[in-house]
Amino acid sequence: MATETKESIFFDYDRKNLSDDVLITLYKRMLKPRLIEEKMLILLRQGKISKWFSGIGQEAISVGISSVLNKEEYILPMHRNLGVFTTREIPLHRLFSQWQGKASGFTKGRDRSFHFGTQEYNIVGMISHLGPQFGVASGIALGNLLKNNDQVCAVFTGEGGTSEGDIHEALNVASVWQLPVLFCIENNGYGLSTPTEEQYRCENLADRGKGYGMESHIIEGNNVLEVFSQVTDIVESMRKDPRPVLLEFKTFRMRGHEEASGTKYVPAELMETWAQKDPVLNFESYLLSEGILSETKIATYKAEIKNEINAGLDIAFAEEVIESTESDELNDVFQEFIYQKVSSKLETKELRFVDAISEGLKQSMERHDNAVIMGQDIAEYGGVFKITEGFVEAFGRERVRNTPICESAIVSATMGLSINGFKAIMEMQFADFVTSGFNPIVNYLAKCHYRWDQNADVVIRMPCGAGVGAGPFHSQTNEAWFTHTPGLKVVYPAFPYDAKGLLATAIEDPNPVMFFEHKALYRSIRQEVPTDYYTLPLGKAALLKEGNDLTIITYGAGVHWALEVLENNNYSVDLLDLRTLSPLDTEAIYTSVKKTGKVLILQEDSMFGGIASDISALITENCFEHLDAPIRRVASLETPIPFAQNLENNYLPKTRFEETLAELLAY
Ligand SMILES: Cc1ncc(C[n+]2csc(CCOP(=O)(O)OP(=O)(O)O)c2C)c(N)n1
Repeated sequence: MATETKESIFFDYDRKNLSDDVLITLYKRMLKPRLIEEKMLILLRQGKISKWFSGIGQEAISVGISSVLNKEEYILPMHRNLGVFTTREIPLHRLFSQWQGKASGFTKGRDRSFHFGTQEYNIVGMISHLGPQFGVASGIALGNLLKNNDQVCAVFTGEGGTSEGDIHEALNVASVWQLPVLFCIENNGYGLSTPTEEQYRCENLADRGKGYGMESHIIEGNNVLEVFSQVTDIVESMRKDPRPVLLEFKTFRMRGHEEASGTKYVPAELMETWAQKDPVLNFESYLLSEGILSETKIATYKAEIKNEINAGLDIAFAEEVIESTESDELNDVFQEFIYQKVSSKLETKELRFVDAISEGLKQSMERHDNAVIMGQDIAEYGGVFKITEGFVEAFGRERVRNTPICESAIVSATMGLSINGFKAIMEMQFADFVTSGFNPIVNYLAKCHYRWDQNADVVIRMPCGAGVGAGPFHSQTNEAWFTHTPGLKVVYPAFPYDAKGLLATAIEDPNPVMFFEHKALYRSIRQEVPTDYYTLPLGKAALLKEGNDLTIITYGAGVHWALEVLENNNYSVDLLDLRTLSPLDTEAIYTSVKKTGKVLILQEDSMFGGIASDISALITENCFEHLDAPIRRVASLETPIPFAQNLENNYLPKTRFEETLAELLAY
């Protein structure tokens, strides 16, 4: 770890035609993260910082790659890539404040260590789950390709992370779409305590490139000149001929996974061997031996950097502990969006639910030329529900993209597109399959604005719901998974008019929106719908029927079940169609409940943990004095969704709804 000069030089450095200036710059750029780390280890021992993930011994990779990329080209680093942040010249006091959870950092104290991004420096930091970074990089690269800007983006992972499905999916997508991403694997021997032989079975991870149909290279990661020269050639070629390239950098993790976890499980000989290959000391010795560097200069550079570190630390330590208010915290979950009402002319035509969605989507694509739709079989085939039929002819294959069966990587790619200035719409073939893309939705899209002010301008369309005899894996209505997650908006229309207008707003809205479309309504529900583009506000329920004796609160298919029952009975009830579940129109709910004094909440999903329970709790907390009867919830059975029609009918709450309604009215 020490930075004293060593005698022997392990690497055969080949400077090619690089100037002395470039060599000195590379040296100083490696020295800076090394000296910062050494200081951090001291502060850690003094209890002045809480956790440290060390990249000591891996500096040549971060510095080499960041030195090749232009400033406007995005880099997506991981937890051992301090050299990326310092090479991009982020002021040190801001980095230190970030690590101390202070206001001058990048996350207002909301996330730790390297878990942040900054558009100012074109850096997109990791989330703890590691794997999604590759998909986000693919989305950014897709944006670059669509902008035709000849830019490359680079993304990092450790060899442990390469075992994650996200990584495989992203490599596959990038290869199929020929996206200009430099996928960098830092193979440092261990993933936490797991050695490479327990992580994968191929000899080199670069060999996997062949399987993805992707060019790949193995690079000596501790030799900064090899990293810099090879990456320079590769990146220059990628800018001219956009394509993904997989790089495996051989290196070693010289310290514990994080400082507290130690390195007991690493054989001493391995440590010794790799200590011989220290990227900073070797390069220093080489520069000394070539007369490019002198001991005096080394001392000067170190003093300069140490002064910079100490000055940065003084600022960061002097900064007050961060304060916030409840409203500041809540206000940052979403990017501000001021709803613009767009009214349509009077002309209407009768449309099925499915056609209204298709028309709304098409008009949004016309309106936003930065909008891209992605999904399985959505291009020429038009999607399994034919919603995007004819879209390729209208907008081209660049903007209407068939995807491989890679839900996770595509969700991550929507995030990358958004970072790069696009609007991304994804069609989940069936809402059930969202499980395969769950992680980036709830961890990346939902948390990004709160964490570092980066919005996810994404709409995920979710064809959902039962009643179509499709069994346990093509019938779920899983909105509760998302209403539970702060940072997501959840829309769930029941009529063609609402579906078209709400979809337009969801696409206008710069925040992530889960847009539920009930499959059983697609071809059964028709309505007169304005032919032009129009918007409807999110978070506003619709009062479909007015009465005095009871309030029915529901959404989606439930609205139609309720309407059918009310058609056959002469009840005086309010029927509230929520239309949006997050944000929830609590005002409309409370107003109605206060008038009628009785409430039945109907949801298609099974009961426990569903939104009906939360609405019930809210009503109890806010309208208790107005209630004349216990709140009733009606929902599907606590079973998976059965296939056979009579079983499915029994599973769904339609009959139980009718009975409960009669009971509650009679209470
Ligand atoms: C999905 C997920 N599983 C497990 C972890 C815990 N974890 C964090 S880093 C890490 C090891 C990563 O190893 P590698 O990718 O080789 O990177 P290195 O730390 O060696 O640089 C593990 C297991 C995690 N953060 N996310």
